[in-house]
Amino acid sequence: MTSLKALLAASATALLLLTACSSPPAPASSMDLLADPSAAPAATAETAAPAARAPTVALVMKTLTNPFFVEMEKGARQAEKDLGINLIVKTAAEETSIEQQIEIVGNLIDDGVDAIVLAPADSTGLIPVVKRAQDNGVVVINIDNPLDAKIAAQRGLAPIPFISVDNEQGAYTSAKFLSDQVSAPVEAVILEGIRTAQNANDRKHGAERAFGENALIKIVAEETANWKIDEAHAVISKIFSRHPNVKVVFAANDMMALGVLKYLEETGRNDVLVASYDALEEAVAAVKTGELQATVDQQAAQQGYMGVESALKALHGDELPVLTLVDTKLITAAALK
Ligand code: ALL
Repeated sequence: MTSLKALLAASATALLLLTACSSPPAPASSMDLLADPSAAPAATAETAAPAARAPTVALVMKTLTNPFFVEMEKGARQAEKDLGINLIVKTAAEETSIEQQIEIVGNLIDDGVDAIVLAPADSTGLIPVVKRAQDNGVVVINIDNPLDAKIAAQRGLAPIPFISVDNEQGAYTSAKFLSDQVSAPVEAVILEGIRTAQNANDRKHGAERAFGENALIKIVAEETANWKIDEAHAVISKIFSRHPNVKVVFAANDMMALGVLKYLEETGRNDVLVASYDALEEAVAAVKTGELQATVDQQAAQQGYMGVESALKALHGDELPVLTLVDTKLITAAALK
């Protein structure tokens, strides 16, 4: 797990570097939107009609402290190349920086972007600013974690196309891989993501369903570690001090699982089955060594690509499906052979 330690140590530096790389100044074209069209020089015979302006699409994610979003950006950048749009990528500082994410969206509306592809940190908190985006004619595409459709409708938002995976089912397959290995009574733990995020709740329910199918499994703790590696390390150490016989842990994302694996390594425990979600490089490596039993590839890059592609389609006036599901794949040692 030396690379995990390196990951923890490097996270602050990586955050700065990645944030710097990923938030280029707004391209000139987005500024064009702010210009008064009447001030544009009249076309002459020589200049004829100006070439159509490439639309500016902003991808707003949670935080680059989680490599999941680095992957998502790669897909969006590929779409930028393929489709000839201007892409702006913005992230907040931390998984829990919900206010900052709201502010980022607000600023993008004020800057006059054409479309926003949003992976919201919270399923309700972003709704008012998304309403403001729609009121200002900005196309919004929701990826990854859904905005609460009921509350959005109550607040008068137009339906927002959503692209993601079936989180309940994905988490079920991951936790099921653990529960299928249990043949004697055991205690189990579920580490949850941010509780105001719908995908976190869906994964929790999927894991509960899988554990519930094996009568030998008793869930002794379900706690949030807010998707974070350090918080998961702290939370699991407290849980193990209360329940030293825990033998099964499902973490709703890989970052939290990596925090759990670090704790297990430090305490010399090699009798605990752990599974999680995201298929980060570090997690896949841990699946290969057997430290992690399973993770779920939810195609972050594909979600990023499709988000940008859908934004462009919507700008062209195409009607989009309200829900597009991307496939998930269970990653186990056997699947990696
Ligand atoms: C979710 C994603 C990932 C990720 C988490 C952390 O929305 O689907 O599983 O690890 O956000 O922000």
